[in-house]
Amino acid sequence: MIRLYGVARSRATRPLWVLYEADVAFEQIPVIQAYRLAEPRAAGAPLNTASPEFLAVNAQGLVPALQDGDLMMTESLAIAWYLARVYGGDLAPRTPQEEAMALQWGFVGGTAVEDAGLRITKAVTLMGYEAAMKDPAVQADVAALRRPFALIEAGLEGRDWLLGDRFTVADIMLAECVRYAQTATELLAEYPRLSDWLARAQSRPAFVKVMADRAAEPA
Ligand SMILES: N[C@@H](CCC(=O)N[C@@H](CS)C(=O)NCC(=O)O)C(=O)O
Repeated sequence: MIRLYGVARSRATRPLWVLYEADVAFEQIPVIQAYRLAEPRAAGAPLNTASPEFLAVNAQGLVPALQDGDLMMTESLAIAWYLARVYGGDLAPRTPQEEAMALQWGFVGGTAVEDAGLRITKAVTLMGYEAAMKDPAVQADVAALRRPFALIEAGLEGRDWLLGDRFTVADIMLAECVRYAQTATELLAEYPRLSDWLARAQSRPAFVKVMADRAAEPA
């Protein structure tokens, strides 16, 4: 049985999305982030990223982690990729060229979008949209995102999905990184194809189910 460690209020959304798309049975171990608990090391604290039992699974103390038979792995995008390859059918790339492009989009998400998007969303949550957009650090992140967003906008010309006419793990990997920047609404509006693609991806039942899982967890 596939075992996924991590709550839905974490990057575990990425493997969860693949698992729901593929309709595969799995067991979820709801490991919560230690920083979300007042006393993560106290006796009786819920299983968390600082719990010795979880550190034996992932010495970094980060979720998600995945166990599938003898395979034990970390890194949400790599886990999503693996699950798509083994269980995802058409979610997986079919040719070396599709594989190359899927990796390209995953790396764009993980290296050029995710961190800036997270910082923007944290700032918006903390200060509110108007104040955050006036903050020089946020403005720098918004400016930096214009590069990958321009690439995505160009990559989506004449196609609904990153690899063409079918939804794949490439869309999941990149959409999950772009989601972090979604609070930058005016920035996204500059990129209509990217915005439409994100809306299309996020209207899929599997994504809606992941978001329902998140909403059912304590904030
Ligand atoms: N690059 C890693 C990042 C994992 C990560 O930062 N996970 C966060 C939750 S989304 C975490 O476990 N934080 C717990 C902590 O910092 O103690 C991945 O994509 O899996």
